[in-house]
Amino acid sequence: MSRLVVVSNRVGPVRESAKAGGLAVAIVDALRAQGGVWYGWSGDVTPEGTHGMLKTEQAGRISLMTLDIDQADYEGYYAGFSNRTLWPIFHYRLDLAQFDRELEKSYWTVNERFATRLYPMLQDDDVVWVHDYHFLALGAKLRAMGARQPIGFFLHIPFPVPEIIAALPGHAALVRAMLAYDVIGFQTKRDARAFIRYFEEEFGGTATADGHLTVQGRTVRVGAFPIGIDAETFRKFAMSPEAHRQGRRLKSSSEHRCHVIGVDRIDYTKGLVERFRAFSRLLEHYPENRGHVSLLQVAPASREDVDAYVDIREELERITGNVNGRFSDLHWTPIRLITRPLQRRSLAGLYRACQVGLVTPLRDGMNLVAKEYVAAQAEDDPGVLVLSRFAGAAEALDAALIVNPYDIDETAEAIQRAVIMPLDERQDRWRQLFDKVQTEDIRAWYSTFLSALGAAGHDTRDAIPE
Ligand code: ADQ
Repeated sequence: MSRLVVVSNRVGPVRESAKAGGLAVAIVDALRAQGGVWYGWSGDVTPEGTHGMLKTEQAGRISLMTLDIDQADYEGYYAGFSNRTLWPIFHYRLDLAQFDRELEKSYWTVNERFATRLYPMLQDDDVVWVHDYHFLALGAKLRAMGARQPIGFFLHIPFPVPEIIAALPGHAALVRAMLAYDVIGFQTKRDARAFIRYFEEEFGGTATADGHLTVQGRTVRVGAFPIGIDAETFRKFAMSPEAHRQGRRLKSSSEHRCHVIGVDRIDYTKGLVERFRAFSRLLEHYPENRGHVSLLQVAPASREDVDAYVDIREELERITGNVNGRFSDLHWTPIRLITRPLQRRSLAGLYRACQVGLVTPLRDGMNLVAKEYVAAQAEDDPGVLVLSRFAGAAEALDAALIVNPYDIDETAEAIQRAVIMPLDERQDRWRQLFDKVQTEDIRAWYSTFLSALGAAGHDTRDAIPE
């Protein structure tokens, strides 16, 4: 079996993968199965002008290899082009995107540096799998150095329609660089179609119905590989003593009440402000919920070096204050906002204790919270998932109550419908949802991707456009 080399911005954790999010779990699982290397940024930033050594660490059959980046790279490549340019554009937020040639240059330089350090370590029969928007150009840099191995790429965030991506200065070079990959995977069919359309419209590319895209003599495989969760393990978490304890604590803090839960990193893509407004609208339009229904929002801070993230947090605190000031009584607080990370088991317990799961991003590659909420529910008394049509998860989870998160009234009505939904309808919808979560799980995700990569043609690698 070939050695697997995974490249992603963040590497690990390997041992505490139970605490980490889905991606780390998936990568560890895939690497354990066939042995391999996990390569990326160490998470450490060195003073400007110093580029750290390659650090290696062995964890069973997995070799972890990481590089530091210096302060200038951190600001240009990571906080800059990745998080201030690509992240907003790929989530359709041109209004928040920052364009700057210096940031772009730093991005290409860091992609090249990571490729340069990786290339000599590659063995002839390795299979390389690159992840996410931080490394769009890494494959092209490896190819330019002479790499002939199969190299696949998976994008965890949405790929926007061509009209949006065309607003990115330098888009042609960047998106064309992706043709160095043999398989290019997206979360949804919609994203895969947008990528193909980009090449059809900008470069006269053509595609077959089964996703073989040909551009100027180079053919690559493009497809949807929806990421999932480890449904069985998460379900066990939800039934663990720790989860029970957490659920009991929540319930005893507010007897006979219905809880609505949201769990998201604080990010403008997650639709948190709209969600809080919809919850407030629920209390206005359906006053019978006052004193009875509360929203528990778990929202750890992220990327606080980007202004837009700090603004969102302040806005959420402001709305929480307003809504609570307006509606609270002695025994009931409408919105509770928790901004610290929780253990996976505690989180699972909270999902299970809450009758409504509110997942309403304005745009999201997949959204694993939607799947975790479903997996955590009790079969005999499941909660209801309210899901944004703009989350990749909505493509498969269509038995949820699907909403347009920009429509505050519609979202408020969906929460109301969820709160009063009869048991048989809840069970019926949950069974359909859980079936999808179980079949499109984390193992299905990486094994279908890796088998597509194993089967990918490589006879057009000499025609990769510059
Ligand atoms: P994210 O934008 O981070 O991921 P998401 O898919 O929802 O979004 O995953 C978040 C993970 O963090 C979940 O597993 C969740 O349980 C966990 N989490 C959130 N808040 C937490 C808290 N307070 N404590 C502990 N854990 C918490 C990106 C893309 C998504 C895509 C994933 C995977 O933006 O669209 O689904 O990658 O491909």
